[in-house]
Order: sequence, then C-alpha cells, then structure tokens
Amino acid sequence: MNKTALITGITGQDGYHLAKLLNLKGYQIFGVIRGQQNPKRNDVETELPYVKLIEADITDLSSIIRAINISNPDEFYNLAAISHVGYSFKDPILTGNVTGLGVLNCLEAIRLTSNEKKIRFYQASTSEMFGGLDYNRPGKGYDEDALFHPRSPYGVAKLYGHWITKNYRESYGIHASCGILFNHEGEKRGLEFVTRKISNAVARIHLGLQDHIELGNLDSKRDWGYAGDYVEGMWRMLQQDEPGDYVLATGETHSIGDFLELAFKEVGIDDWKPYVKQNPEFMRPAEVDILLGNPEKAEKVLGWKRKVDFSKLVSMMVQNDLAIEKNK
Ligand code: NDP
Ligand code: GDR
Repeated sequence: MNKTALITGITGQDGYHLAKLLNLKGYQIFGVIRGQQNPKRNDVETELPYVKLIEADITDLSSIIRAINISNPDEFYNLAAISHVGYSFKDPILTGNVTGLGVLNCLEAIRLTSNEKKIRFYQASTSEMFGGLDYNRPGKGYDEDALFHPRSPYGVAKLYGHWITKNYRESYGIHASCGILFNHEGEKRGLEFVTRKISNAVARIHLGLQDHIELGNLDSKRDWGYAGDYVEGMWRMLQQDEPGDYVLATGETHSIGDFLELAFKEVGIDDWKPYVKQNPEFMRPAEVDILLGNPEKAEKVLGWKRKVDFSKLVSMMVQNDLAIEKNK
C-alpha cells in the first residue's frame, strides 16, 4: 500500500525537493500552507500538482491537529521554520514561537490525536546549533556528538526543537528523528540566502542588468551541498527501524569568497572583487565563522552520500539564474 506524507514548509526549498522525491516513490502527499493568500500558492500548485494543500500554521496547534486528521499520514516532515539566521535577530520572539515552539505543536498534535505509534516524525535540525565555536574536532568536522553552542535566535530556537523532538521520542516512544543538516542550496534556494543572492547577481551582471552586489561577511565558511541530495537523507531516516539523529553534510568547507570566485568564473569573469561591495546591513550581531560536517554515521547507517560537489553546485545555480533572467 502506498504511504502518505504530511509536509510542513511545502512552499520552501526543501518542501519542493522532498515532494518531488516522495512523488517518485508513490506517496500520497499533503502540504501545509499558511496564510489566507500565500503568494507562493500558485507556484506550488503549478510545480507540485500532486500535492494536496491544507491551510495550517505550526504556531496554531488546532490547525496542525486538523491537518493530521485530514491527511492521516504515515510520515510527518516538519520543514517549516523562520529559517533566515540574519532575520532571526530582527524578529527573535517570532522565531522562537515558530522555529522552536512550532515543533512542540507538531509533536503535541501527534500525541493528542493518539498517533504516537503510527506517525514517523522528521524534524529539520541544523548545523547552526553547533555555532562554529567549540570547534572540537579540527579537520574531522561536527558529528552527532559535538557540543552545541548556537549563535543566533534561530540556532537557539532550533536547539529547542531538536531537544523536544528527542524528548518526545524518549517519553512517548514516537519514531521521531532529527536530521542535523548543513547548508544545502540549489535552484529553489530563496534569494535572501547568500548562495542564491550571488548566483542571481552574477547572472544579472553578466546580462548587464545590474553592476554590483552588496554582501556582508565574506570570510565565513560553510559546508555547502545540494538540496536534492539532502531530502533523500531525510526520507532514509524515516525508513529505519529505529529513530535517530543524523548529520548530513559534504565534509568540505568553503568561504563566501570561494563561492564568488567560482560563480563569476562561470560567466567568464576572473576577478570578482570590483563587483562586490561590503554593506554592514548584511553583517550579523554574532557570526558562525566556520561549519564543517562529518556525515560518517549517515553514510554508514543510511547508505546516504551526497552526489553533487561544490563546483557543480555553483555552476548549476548560476546557469539556472541565467536561464531565468534571460526568459523574463
Ligand atoms: P525555507 O525558508 O525555504 O522554507 C521555510 C518554510 O517554512 C516555508 O515554506 C514557510 O512558508 C514555512 N513556514 C514559516 N513559518 C511557518 C508557520 N508559522 N507555519 C507553517 N509554515 C511556516 O527553508 P528550507 O526549505 O531551506 O529549509 C527547510 C527546513 O530545514 C527549515 O526548518 C530550515 O530551518 C531547516 N534547515 C535548512 C537548511 C538549509 O540549508 N536549507 C539547513 C538546515 C536546516 P511561507 O511560504 O508561508 O513563508
Ligand atoms: P546561513 O545561510 O546563515 O548559513 O543559514 P546564509 O546563506 O544566510 O549565510 C551564509 C553566510 O553568508 C554570510 N553572508 C550573507 N548572508 C546572507 N544571507 N546575505 C548576505 O548578503 C550575506 N553576506 C555574507 C552570512 O553572514 C553567513 O556567514 C542557512 C539557512 O538555510 C538556515 O536555515 C540553515 O539552518 C543553515 O543554513 C544551515
């Protein structure tokens, strides 16, 4: 019998890739969409026509209970969050309510509908919980046992979501797993994140539509993978007999400068520096300087491995934005 999945965050990057993957696997898919007139509704209905949308908000317990009652899912993927680290400093309380307490609403909805034994739950945890400090495994990267030291309201809220998921697993026996995912990008990445902001600007500069890009800190380093690879890892976590926590990462780290270098080279520009201006508006009150993940456990237990490497990722993103900008 085909399985049914409920996905929160269906209008986001990962919701798109996960729905595509589950559709290929024959799932019936329900997606939570919030707001009376969500501007992304039309895109979802066009690009993911097989997804049935349910109006709900993870800050509203009753609406999540309703979503569970309508969809009766085997698997519940909680991808919804205020996910922008910089924004979380501007709206920390909203971030706490959505990204932190929202997870509790999902778990409570499972418990209150007596679905503890039926529904398998995925929580979108993050490398931002490590914070780049206490970099206690130089060269090897953060694994599932590394110390947490979040550096933003977002990271702190996600850490609450992480621990409350583990707590519901231990307290009520829910098959609940946390994927500690390092940055993953692609053609569906929001324009407010640095990789897509760069790929879009590079395409526009190449086409003569803008002459420079304004960025914040160029020195931070990230472990960047492709979102399409990472949703496969999410699904694999929920297919295990036992729930658990897994790091998904590439095991490589690159600076914003490295990303700029490859992105500009993709359109034949060897020196990116004249095109980039630093703007303090994009600096954060506290920065995560370096993230490097160690995906050994996911590779061994889940048989998961990323396929797209860093240079391919940058090239894909620039080519995608060139095509979009040319067709406008
Ligand atoms: P996006 O920012 O692209 O998507 C976030 C989604 O959350 C959107 O669909 C948004 O809907 C939804 N959302 C926000 N608030 C609410 C709410 N109150 N109720 C219901 N839905 C809501 O994130 P990604 O797809 O990139 O990431 C998916 C998840 O994984 C997030 O939780 C993120 O924090 C986490 N993560 C992401 C990583 C990455 O590199 N991409 C790495 C590690 C973790 P709307 O359209 O209505 O705003
Ligand atoms: P991150 O991604 O904070 O790692 O969180 P983001 O792309 O926002 O920032 C990465 C690094 O780039 C620096 N930076 C800029 N960032 C943005 N957004 N805009 C700029 O103009 C800019 N200039 C420099 C940042 O300071 C930072 O060091 C992402 C999100 O998807 C989270 O939800 C997820 O949990 C983590 O990845 C893992």
